[in-house]
Amino acid sequence: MNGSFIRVLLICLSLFCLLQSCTPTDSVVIENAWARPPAGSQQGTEQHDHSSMVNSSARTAVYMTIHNNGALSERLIKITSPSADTIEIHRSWTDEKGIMRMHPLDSVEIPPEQQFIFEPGGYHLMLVGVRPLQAGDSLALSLMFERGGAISTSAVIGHLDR
Ligand SMILES: [Cu+2]
Repeated sequence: MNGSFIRVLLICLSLFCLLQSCTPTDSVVIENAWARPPAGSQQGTEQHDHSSMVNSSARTAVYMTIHNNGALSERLIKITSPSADTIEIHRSWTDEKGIMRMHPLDSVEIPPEQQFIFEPGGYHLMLVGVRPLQAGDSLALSLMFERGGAISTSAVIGHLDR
């Protein structure tokens, strides 16, 4: 991954943040949504997967920050995307042997005036059956909140191992 690619990606992410901040009245704001290029498909960077078929098990993880600017607790209860068959909320953890594991969660709660961070090694959205996507593409997501209803956002495809 070269530096100019990362710079372009950061610029895209900053623009995305600016767009997001144009809606200050929303009590829930989603920032910095990004995803890795799907694994199990031939999309991606230097890896060459010899399968030319769209693999129904292609998967990726989406990361983001959800701000709850409201006075009441919010709960993320469901996520859908036209680009994925199924989406689960997962939490990664490392077991006593140092093996990375993850388990699904029904929902996550975001207390009032707090943020909830999905990041590598922690919480993520697990997308399975992902359509082919390349770095720089955006992946549309609809996040359903218990109080606020559905919020649309998009995740930029790229590598940002922060
Ligand atoms: Cu997962």
